[in-house]
Amino acid sequence: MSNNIKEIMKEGKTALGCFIGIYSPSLAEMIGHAGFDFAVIDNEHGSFSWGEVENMIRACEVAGTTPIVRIVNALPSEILKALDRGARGIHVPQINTGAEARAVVQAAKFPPLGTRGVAYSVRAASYGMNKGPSYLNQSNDDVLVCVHIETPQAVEHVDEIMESGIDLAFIGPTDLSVSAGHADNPDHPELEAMKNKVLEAGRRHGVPVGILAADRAGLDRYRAWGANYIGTNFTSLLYSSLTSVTKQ
Ligand code: 3PY
Repeated sequence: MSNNIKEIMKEGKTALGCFIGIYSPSLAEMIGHAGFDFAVIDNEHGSFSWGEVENMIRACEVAGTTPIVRIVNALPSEILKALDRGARGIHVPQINTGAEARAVVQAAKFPPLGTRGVAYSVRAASYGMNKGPSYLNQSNDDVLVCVHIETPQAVEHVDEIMESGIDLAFIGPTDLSVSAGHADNPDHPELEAMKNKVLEAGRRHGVPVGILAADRAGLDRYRAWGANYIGTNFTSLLYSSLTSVTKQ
């Protein structure tokens, strides 16, 4: 089983997904049935126990959307918990240097590529039905390692981050606008220049670049811009749908 998100990006297409921070396996299934390639179970800003993350992953699988988990920070223990539950990829927020990105890659890979601890009894290893080199190699190939670039410091170090072994660099436009001092103008030219710098670095190093799009217009804009992976947000999509009825 290979990671279809990696395949989509390799083919030069744009993978489309949806962040969800509300615990509901039914909503996760809806994301799949609606046709999203992936769902990001957002445990940075959402509030899930690890058991709930596991149920969200199950629901994504039932509905045919690839389950990715955003963890709260770059701790190896967070990465391990997400991957052992069966996440097919991780989003790691607030990565600012090449060294930080390399540490993420190390924590996500089994030896000899990294330092991820092994237990065959976990869900990711089919509770022991998939063990040994087949599981270890498959997981090392399969897992999508994504780091967020969302500060001016990260943009400054973007080349070393791209060289770290990551599979995807994801621009967090909200954090970037706030950390760069442009909370009042998310389209400020300085922010556009930073996003372009990240995209260009991705192209130079052969690393796909993703970004968050709040709505349909943002999605179209970033697809045309050349994003390889676009995450929308369940809450904003739901509100735009609800208010299209109430605010006539
Ligand atoms: C941001 O926009 O800052 C993100 O982290 C994406 O959710």
